[in-house]
Amino acid sequence: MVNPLFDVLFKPHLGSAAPFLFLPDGGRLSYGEFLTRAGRFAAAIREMGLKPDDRLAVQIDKSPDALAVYAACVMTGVIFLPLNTAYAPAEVSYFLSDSGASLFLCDPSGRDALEAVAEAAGARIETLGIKGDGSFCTFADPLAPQLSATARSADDLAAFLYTSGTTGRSKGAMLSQANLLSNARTLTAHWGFTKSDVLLHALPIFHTHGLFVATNVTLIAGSAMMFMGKFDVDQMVAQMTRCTTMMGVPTFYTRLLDHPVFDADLTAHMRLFISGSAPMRKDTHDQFEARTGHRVLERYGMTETNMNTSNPLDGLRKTGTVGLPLPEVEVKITDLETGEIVDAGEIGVIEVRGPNVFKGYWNMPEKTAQELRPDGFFITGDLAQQDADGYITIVGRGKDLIISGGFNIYPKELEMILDDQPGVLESAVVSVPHADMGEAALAVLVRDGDGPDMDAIRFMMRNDVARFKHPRDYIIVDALPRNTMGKVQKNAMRDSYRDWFVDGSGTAKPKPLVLK
Ligand code: MCA
Ligand code: AMP
Repeated sequence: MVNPLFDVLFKPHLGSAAPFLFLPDGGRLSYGEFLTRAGRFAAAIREMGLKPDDRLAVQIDKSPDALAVYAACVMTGVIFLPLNTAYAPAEVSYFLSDSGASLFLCDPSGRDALEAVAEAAGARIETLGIKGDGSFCTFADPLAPQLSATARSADDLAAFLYTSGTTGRSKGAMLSQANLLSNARTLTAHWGFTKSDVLLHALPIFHTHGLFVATNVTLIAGSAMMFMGKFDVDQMVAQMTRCTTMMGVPTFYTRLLDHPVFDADLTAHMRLFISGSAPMRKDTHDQFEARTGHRVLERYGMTETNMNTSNPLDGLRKTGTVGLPLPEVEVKITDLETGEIVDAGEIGVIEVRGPNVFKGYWNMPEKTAQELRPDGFFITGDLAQQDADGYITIVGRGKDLIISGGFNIYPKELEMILDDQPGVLESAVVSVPHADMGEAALAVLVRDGDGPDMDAIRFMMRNDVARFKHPRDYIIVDALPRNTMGKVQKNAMRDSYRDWFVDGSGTAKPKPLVLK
């Protein structure tokens, strides 16, 4: 029975005693053990009545079992839908109902808060903890592992990953088996991963970076991961000598550089450091190279496309660029208005086409048509220029998006919530530099009458909105700066507030708004 993703990622490892996951507490899991667990979960998924193309949503902490659910979905042809563990129940509610998930797995501690949400969305709820606990495990444990995969074609869907939009509504990016497989093969070869590698893995596994880039590359190479529950700088330093490669967002690198024992000796045996998900500052690149002798390899991708460009493994890694288009990925830089390719060196929007590009947004044909051209090019919304050697430099975003510590915050989503609060006439959420997270959200609220009750706003945020999206500070003003067309001048606001979090502590540094 053919199932391309299973056949390449998992089947070759059935019964293998080779290490797959090293755990920071000294534990380890072989490929064979991992797949036996996944096979049990596959049996449970089938026994619960899920069929290929049904959606299985998870909001569970990172663990080998959490990863085994992904493998079980590939085996059963069920579409895997991982959710950020920081999402509040109100946010989860949207994802479950929009996707029409049949089964929802959450942490045992979250069941009480999420039961009604799952019921309202028509999803069965079960729990999965990080220690082999939870009702899903209780159900799966007595079952015999089913290690044969349901037949799938390369075009069948493997995962939905939700990504927010500038209109404030999250969109489910539909990723096919071929999307994931093509990119994983390309990256494994491009970055030279082999059986001998051990990847220091501290990324969450509910996003493309930690799930598909890191995990699928490891599976294809047959290498191992040092699988950390979350990023903890002391643990990173403690485990680094057992690893050969690391993938991270820029915040990982700045935090490592702040660590007193992080130096050339500690990284001497490492062969590769990769960064992405957000721009890495030039001074971070420079400091990293000066301290360790390693030049970080920066690459660029998106949820909708997996990875598009990368600096080379061998050859010139140009700091400040995201490298060259990956094999099989076509990249062009076009005029935002006309869609025509711009002259070399000119700024335009990045468009990409290739087997990595997603199938569209779930149930959103209009949104899909706006961003995915009929000829297959996807309009990323990232502004860039390409130099004479073909290297691409991202210079800004044509989309209103804040990337904080590698997580996306959509100002529109927050503005819609804030605009509805008593005492707020309107609001604007802007990105300001943040020493630790790269960028942070700052909310500017226009006073209505006596103005908002900030305690009430903070309380509402805590209950309804994932913590990472929270504005790090709020400013109350009488009016927003607008141009003659009435459009809010976010660029002017970003300039005025750019020193607001100068030391990254999140402490407001008052500075008058100077309109330009
Ligand atoms: C945690 N907090 C955050 C963030 N993370 N706030 C803003 N932005 C964040 N990214 C909140 C916490 O809830 C906490 O709130 C407070 O900030 C400080 O937490 P701290 O302990 O310092 O944070 P942390 O737990 O150490 O997390 C920081 C982190 C983490 C390690 C940078 O955010 C992370 O793992 N980021 C990686 C994201 C990622 O994988 N992105 C890939 C997307 P309180 O103080 O109230 O408790 S995929 C993608 O973008 C594309 C495809 C690509 O190219 O890869
Ligand atoms: P996501 O929606 O989470 O997939 O985030 C994708 C976005 O992250 C891209 O559209 C870029 O704006 C940004 N991104 C990813 N990698 C890089 C990078 N190396 N440099 C700059 N921006 C990046």
